[in-house]
Amino acid sequence: MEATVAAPFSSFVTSTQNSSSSPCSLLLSRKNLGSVNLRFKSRLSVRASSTSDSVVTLLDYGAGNVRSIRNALRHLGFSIKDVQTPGDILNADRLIFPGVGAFAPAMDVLNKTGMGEALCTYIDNDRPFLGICLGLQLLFDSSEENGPVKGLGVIPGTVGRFDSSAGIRVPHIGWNALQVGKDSEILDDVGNRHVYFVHSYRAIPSNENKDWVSSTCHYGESFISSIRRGNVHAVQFHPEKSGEVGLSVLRRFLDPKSSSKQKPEERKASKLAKRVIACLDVRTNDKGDLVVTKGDQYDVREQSNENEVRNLGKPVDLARQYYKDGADEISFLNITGFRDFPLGDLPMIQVLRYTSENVFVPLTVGGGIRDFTDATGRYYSSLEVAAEYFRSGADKISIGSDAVYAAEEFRKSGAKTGKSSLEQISRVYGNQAVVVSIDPRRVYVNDPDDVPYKVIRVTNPGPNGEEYAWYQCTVSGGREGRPIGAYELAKAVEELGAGEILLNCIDCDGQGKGFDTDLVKLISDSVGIPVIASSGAGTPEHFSEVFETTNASAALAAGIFHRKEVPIQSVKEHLLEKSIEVRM
Ligand code: 1PR
Repeated sequence: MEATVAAPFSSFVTSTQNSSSSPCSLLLSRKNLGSVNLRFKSRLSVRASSTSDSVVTLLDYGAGNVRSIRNALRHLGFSIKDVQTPGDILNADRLIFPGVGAFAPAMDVLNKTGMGEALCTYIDNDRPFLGICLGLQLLFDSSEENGPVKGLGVIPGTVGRFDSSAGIRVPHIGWNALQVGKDSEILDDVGNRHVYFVHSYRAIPSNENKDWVSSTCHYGESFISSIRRGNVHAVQFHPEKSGEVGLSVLRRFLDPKSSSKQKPEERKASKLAKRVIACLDVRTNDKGDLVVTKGDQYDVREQSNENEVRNLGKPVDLARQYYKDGADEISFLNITGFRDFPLGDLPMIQVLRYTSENVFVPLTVGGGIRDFTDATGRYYSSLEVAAEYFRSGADKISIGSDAVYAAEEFRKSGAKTGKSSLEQISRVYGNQAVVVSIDPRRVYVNDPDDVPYKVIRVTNPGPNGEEYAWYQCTVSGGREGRPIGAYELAKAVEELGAGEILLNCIDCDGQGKGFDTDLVKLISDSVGIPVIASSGAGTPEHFSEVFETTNASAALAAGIFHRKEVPIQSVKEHLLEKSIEVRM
């Protein structure tokens, strides 16, 4: 094992470093002066050879959740050595850089710690490297995110934002297809299957960077989904969240000799797939056990004399089962989080930790994300609550009640305070990590002018023949109606930084009669972020109906999966028959 250089990152920061210059351009200019990598040369020369084949070095600069990649690496039989110093980068046998967070703060850390320069040296020496997501973007000359900001300058080009005026939803969230160009090696087992993306910024292929590009993906335009030159690889998608296909990408990088002799199974991935999401409403039952429950119009208690909380299984077991069954994403909603402090609810944190150990699709967790003062007077910010969820394995957090209050405030004052949980978490972790869960209830009216909210003509008239309705938002698990409609809320939370909307409907929840397509159409036509249709799925046909009649990006169900009435695969096969693209 190589000697560990114990000095902190800061001791590597020198006055020659300039955050406005890319570390690689500094490296090249020194090269031109004939004094190549003086600072790190000694470490390169003392590189030890005893590092085990099963160790992979991970560059985690502490900006967010890298638990998923850690879990995937362990699952593949590798142990992880964390980078403590730039020397650890230079001494790595193989290095993974799962960039998380935003471009500017990431570059700031790389510049200040000297890790950026070490990365450039490592890549320049054609050492085995895999960048993931932001870990790909940082290799480019610059980014428009929080910028322009200079990148490492390894690959020519600027990272820019997807253009939503081209009619696409931004962020680009979901399973999309790759067009693999040159011999990419690590993508050899992907075949024609979907991989999982979640990002708002992308790099575009050009003449200048064409030697690097190993695959592209189409989303409104063609963007770079992976690069490869020699031993240097980077991918825009998340292999650690792309199920078995993603694990094959990691396996190929970690052990190039592992090449499977089998031809990858051919599937027909060609574009962004519609997602099928399994949702687990979780709460503690009267015996104190954490259980998956399911309500009828949000009432989760049995109609028996005991009136106990309906128990449909254990959260970790069910999540694992749904992963195996082909769920594209799994959501946990801590449905009593509005009254119980979630960090006091350690079992929920444990559920995430255990689930993320071997479930390699995105995990969302919601319930109780807000500022909180506990019984001892200790104050927790919503950011701390979210951070704990991310650290425990969540890829996205979902905010319910607190987003309603923030939207009401925003509509009243017309000003963003920047202080709501939604704004703060979105700013720190990016809007792609923040879902707003809406719990609306249909309110019929006779005339569109009866209420100061968006009213629509409904397909099925109300009990007294009313032809119109608005959708009133609620908080505290549907217990309290608020003076704001789902339309107004959706528009407001998009502005405040939501990256996706989980659109429930209390009237349809647990009824098995289909999604409220009037509501889903209203919201998915009004915002530019992805909308997940939820509540009411009873048959595979309900999924095709919601995708054919609305612009929903995903459809979520709970009861039919928990009660094993309809397997996830049947839903997907039905969607394929209807020519709706899904991940298989
Ligand atoms: O307000 O930030 O603490 O978040 C609370 C979260 O818990 C919200 O996302 C809210 O939707 C959820 N929640 C609260 N109470 C309930 C309840 O059921 N009593 N569940 C609840 C919401 C609705 C869906 C359900 C679909 C699909 N559950 O998630 O899974 O309706 O069901 P179906 O396919 O069986 O029809 P905060």
